[in-house]
Amino acid sequence: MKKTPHSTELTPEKLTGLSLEAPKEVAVGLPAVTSAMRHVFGAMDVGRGVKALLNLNQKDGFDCPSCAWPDPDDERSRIGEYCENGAKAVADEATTKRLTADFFSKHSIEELGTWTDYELGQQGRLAEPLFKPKGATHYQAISWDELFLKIGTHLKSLASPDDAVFYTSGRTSNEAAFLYQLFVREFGTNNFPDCSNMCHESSGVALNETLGIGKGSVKLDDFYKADLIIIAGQNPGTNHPRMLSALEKAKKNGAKILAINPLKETGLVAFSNPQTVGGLLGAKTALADQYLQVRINGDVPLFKALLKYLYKAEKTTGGVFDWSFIKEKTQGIEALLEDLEQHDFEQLIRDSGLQLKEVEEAAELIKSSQNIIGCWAMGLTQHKNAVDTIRELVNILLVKGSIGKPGAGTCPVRGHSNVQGDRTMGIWEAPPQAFLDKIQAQFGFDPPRKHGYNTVEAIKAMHEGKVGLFFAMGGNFLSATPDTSFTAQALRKCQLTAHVSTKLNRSHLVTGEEAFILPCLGRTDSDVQGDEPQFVSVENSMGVVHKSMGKLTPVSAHLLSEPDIVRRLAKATLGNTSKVNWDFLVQHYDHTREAIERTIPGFENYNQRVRQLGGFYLPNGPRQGEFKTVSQKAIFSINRYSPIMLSDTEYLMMTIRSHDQFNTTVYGLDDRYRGIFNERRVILMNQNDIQKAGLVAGERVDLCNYHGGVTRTAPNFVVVPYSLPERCVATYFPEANTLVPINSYADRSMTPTSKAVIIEIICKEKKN
Ligand SMILES: Nc1nc2c(c(=O)[nH]1)N[C@H]1C(S)=C(S)[C@@H](COP(=O)(O)OP(=O)(O)OC[C@H]3O[C@@H](n4cnc5c(=O)[nH]c(N)nc54)[C@H](O)[C@@H]3O)O[C@H]1N2
Ligand SMILES: Nc1nc2c(c(=O)[nH]1)N[C@H]1C(S)=C(S)[C@@H](COP(=O)(O)OP(=O)(O)OC[C@H]3O[C@@H](n4cnc5c(=O)[nH]c(N)nc54)[C@H](O)[C@@H]3O)O[C@H]1N2
Ligand code: SF4
Ligand SMILES: [Mo]
Repeated sequence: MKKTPHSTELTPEKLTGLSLEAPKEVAVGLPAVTSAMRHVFGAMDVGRGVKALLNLNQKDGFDCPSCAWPDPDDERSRIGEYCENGAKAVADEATTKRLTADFFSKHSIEELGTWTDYELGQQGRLAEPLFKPKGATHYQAISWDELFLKIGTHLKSLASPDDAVFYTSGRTSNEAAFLYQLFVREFGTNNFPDCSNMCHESSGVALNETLGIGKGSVKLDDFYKADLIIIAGQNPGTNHPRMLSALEKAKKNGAKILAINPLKETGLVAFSNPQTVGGLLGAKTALADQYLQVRINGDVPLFKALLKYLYKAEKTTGGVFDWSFIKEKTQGIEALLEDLEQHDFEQLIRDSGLQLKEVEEAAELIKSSQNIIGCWAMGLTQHKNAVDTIRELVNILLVKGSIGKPGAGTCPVRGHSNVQGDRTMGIWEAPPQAFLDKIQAQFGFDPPRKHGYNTVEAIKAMHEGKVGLFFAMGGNFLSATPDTSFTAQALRKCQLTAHVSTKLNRSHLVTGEEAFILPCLGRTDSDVQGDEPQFVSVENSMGVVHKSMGKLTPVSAHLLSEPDIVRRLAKATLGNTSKVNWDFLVQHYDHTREAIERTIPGFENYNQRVRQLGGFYLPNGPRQGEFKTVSQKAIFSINRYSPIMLSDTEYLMMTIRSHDQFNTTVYGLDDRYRGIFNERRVILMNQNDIQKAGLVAGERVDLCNYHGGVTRTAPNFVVVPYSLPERCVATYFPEANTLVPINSYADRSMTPTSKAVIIEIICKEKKN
């Protein structure tokens, strides 16, 4: 096979030197504390480091820039209301290393493309605005005024506003997101692809269809009142580490935990609480009472098998279903029960990849519980039938009456710290008409009504040459999206690409003819407008809106806040034609919040309530047992599935996160809990599969996908034996994104199927 030449869009294929240990038996504890400190004090001096940590997640400090797990409503530890990965995120952002034009004059864009993501991230904070002119090989300095003039002029010159695409990542504050969507809609398009399209979009669709709101229903407090917590397709030990403290407390209060995950994840098995002396000395709490190592994408048959078992028990002994809830609050139980009759129990079990006995045990756990919380994340959302998978989990909660009462409900655990808030603010390619009506009434311009591009549609439109300008508010579009080479071709077809960013990433290296980098303030930075320090606000995974105030001195005087960037861009593009007083809105962020209050329901007395310590909860129907569906009832749904068939040489690959990364930001090369050190180009395989394929542990292989008749190759991965079902393999995102086909996405939500990619494994030695 021909060797693929390296191109700037792909992570270099060089290996860094794998070493393996047995996977850890317990998560967090002292090693997590030492790791957090090493990252923070490696990136900045002690004074800055201590200040950063003392303000992290405090009611008067800044919100953790990492995940969206909520803070406790009541008491917070003054010295440590954060986790190892929160500390790493802060270290990554608050580093005092700086990247100026001088650096870019020494390294061409092509050269930087040969660096790993880890190396790119280690260079420090972007410290001044940068420009790559047409035909140039390097970025160079540019003044802010000139930059906005160029981008604004370009936007004005497009044949249609729909020829521009405006991406958003989920770290953007409510204030910045509201202003951004306002500008883009006044400019005239709904082309708002966002990271949510690749993340919890399937949850939003499934929950809207069944419960009438695209958000979860539980509060943190519900964890402490639950009988059973189901955790499906989520790795909280790495991705939402403080959830482990909530799970520990839940267990102390008598809850059981059912984990559903192809991989044995340490963070679901046991936890040593670093906030307690015992935990630091190694005392541990066992977490999962039962661990179902379901086959990748085996969740629908599993959920159906569980429902069928419950139904049978209901028919024989009764007392399993909550009939008063079902009769009063739901619709469609008859059709669901009919559907269950159609399925063969044994076949469902086989399709889930599990044993009869373990599924029966899990069903017994559900049967004997009254208050159940269903948690899930990317292991359920990134499949072709993701929406149906989540709806089937909702069916389980509904038959048990486990929505709208304490200790029970839905818990899609969000990723980015403000991804939920960005959607509330209108970052949505398919905005509700009522929202647009409000914009029109408040601001006096006609917002576009036609739906815009989501992420997959935006990439395809760019690929077809339909997009002149791509603008990103944060994120790393190239590396986060599927089919990396295809997306790279798409971006290269734009005339202009621009990124508002804190750190250098691969998206800056795959450009349109002209390219811009707009360096901005981050969560940890103090943000002064006029003479007054400002705060912003964010919404966590449980619908709490609260303030976040950066405290650290920015590493450069050239950084602008995201709201100020939007203001300047709007003025440069819309000029006197704008109906919005941009200067006023940004002069003090209270003014932006007043505009939000007038436009979006649930934000009454925003400025006052956001100043309350801990913030306020947004209204949530299902939490109160109210369902804003057409019938005002919660809807039982019928969900079909067809097992993914594999030939003898094919495997089903999930792309997952290591412990040392935040999405495409790579903090380090280790995945401590899984016992994988100093290497990211690994493929985790069942030992039997390794043997059957004639491979050995440590061998180097190439991975291929052939979806749609196109050959996609990710070269040079090292085989690592791991506990996961046969024919199921795992690699890290973003190294393996090049294998995720652009045309493989979830029905109805269009989320790329990053957890179910059919691949072949090509042994390096044999192919020559
Ligand atoms: N430190 C850190 N924190 C993060 C992030 C990060 O990268 N680093 N990312 C943030 C973001 S944006 C998000 S969305 C979240 C992501 O949080 P997670 O969803 O926990 O992240 P993934 O690593 O994608 O893990 C998915 C889990 O699903 C399992 N899984 C895969 N396929 C299946 C399946 O078919 N069925 C079932 N039942 N399980 C499956 C995998 O084994 C894995 O344990 O974390 C957020 N927090
Ligand atoms: N194969 C595969 N692909 C996936 C996933 C997967 O599980 N598997 N997960 C998907 C998911 S869940 C998500 S959410 C997406 C993530 O997609 P994105 O949100 O696009 O990616 P991130 O890696 O989170 O973005 C990191 C960059 O954001 C910038 N940044 C950080 N903080 C700030 C800030 O405060 N302001 C601004 N303006 N910029 C900032 C930095 O420059 C940094 O390089 O990836 C998706 N892609
Ligand atoms: S759990 Fe998430 S939000 Fe909380 S400190 Fe850790 S990374 Fe930050
Ligand atoms: Mo995400």
